[in-house]
Amino acid sequence: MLQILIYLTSPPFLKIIMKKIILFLVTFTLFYTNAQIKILFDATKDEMAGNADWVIDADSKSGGESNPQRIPTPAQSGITSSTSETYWTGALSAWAIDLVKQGYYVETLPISGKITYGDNTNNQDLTNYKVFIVTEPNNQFSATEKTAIVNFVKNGGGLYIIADHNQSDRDNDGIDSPSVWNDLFSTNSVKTNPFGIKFDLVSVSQTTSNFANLPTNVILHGTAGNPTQMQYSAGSTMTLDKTANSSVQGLVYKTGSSTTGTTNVMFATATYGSGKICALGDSSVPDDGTGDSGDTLYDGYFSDASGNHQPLLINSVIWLATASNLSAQDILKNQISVNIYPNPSSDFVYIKSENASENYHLTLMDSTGKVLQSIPNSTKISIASYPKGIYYLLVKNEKGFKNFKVEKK
Ligand SMILES: [Ca+2]
Ligand SMILES: [Ca+2]
Ligand SMILES: [Ca+2]
Ligand SMILES: [Ca+2]
Repeated sequence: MLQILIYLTSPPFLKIIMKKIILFLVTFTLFYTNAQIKILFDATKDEMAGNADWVIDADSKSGGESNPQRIPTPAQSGITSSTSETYWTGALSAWAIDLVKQGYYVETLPISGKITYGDNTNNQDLTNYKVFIVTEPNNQFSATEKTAIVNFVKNGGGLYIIADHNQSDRDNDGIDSPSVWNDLFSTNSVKTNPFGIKFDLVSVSQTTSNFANLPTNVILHGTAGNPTQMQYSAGSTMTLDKTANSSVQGLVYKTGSSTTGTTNVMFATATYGSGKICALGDSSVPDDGTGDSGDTLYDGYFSDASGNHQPLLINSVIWLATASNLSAQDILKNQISVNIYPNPSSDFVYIKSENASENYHLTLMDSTGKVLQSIPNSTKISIASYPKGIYYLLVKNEKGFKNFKVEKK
């Protein structure tokens, strides 16, 4: 008995207890930082008008159009790798279900919802979400909404900007989606032309394989694959303004245009503040062909461009959802069991895994998400040449991936 008492108060035993407490705290912290990343799909701007049905799930109709509710049904917790896009009812259901399969949590901002940023009386305030997807808004954003959206990006949010062709005013209120977006870009209280993008008022139909040569770009070479084709079925191209935003970049261009130029852009990205945007000018790209039975829909998601839209759309949301100043540590659901050390570090960061023989594809990004290094088959990366500060490291292999915040000291 005395021996037990001596043991319980001995340094080795206390060390074990301390280890257990630390392990508990680490597990506890991981549990909280591992909260799912939320993605919000807008439905407040008549995205269901006419033959549009840009919703992830609608259980009811209103005025002959889909009336999507906040939470899609059946529950997303029931989605497995084999769940079909018809699990939900909307022409964006395929995209949303694929995002759930990637570990994200998706919601709709319903018709009655409010676009706000920093309004704690709104339980769907944009501060609750990492990515905001707005597919062909058919009504102008109010001044307050424009301020909210630009501030959301500035403070670390990811905005998906999708328009349609010129003269696509499906609800006949006098404005179509290219002009709705151009109005937000040119007239908002935060910054004029914050993303360096303007939609051309045109209607372009073509399949292009004129992609920018960016071997380390995680949208063109990402988790969901390497898209090489894109199809516009009556869409608006974009013109970029690198003076307004030096980070703006074309990834996909019209056939025959320079892939380093600023005109005839079909897919663009930019960073602004600590957030990011993706922009494309055709709502046919994410259309999965099934939704409101009263609409004529086409399968652009799986079928057009030889199936290349699916990886393009998934990779781009993953890019929007990762590596920004907003989240302390972006860890996705299908994470692999790896860790990094030392952190902070002044030179090398090493990958530690249970399986010592495994190698990883390592992508180092700065705090704006700009890729600094992309190294295949490695278990270490040097950060020696970069200034002090916060960086993001994406560690991935065929089993999944994990994101880390790395501090250079
Ligand atoms: Ca409709
Ligand atoms: Ca449903
Ligand atoms: Ca309209
Ligand atoms: Ca569908």
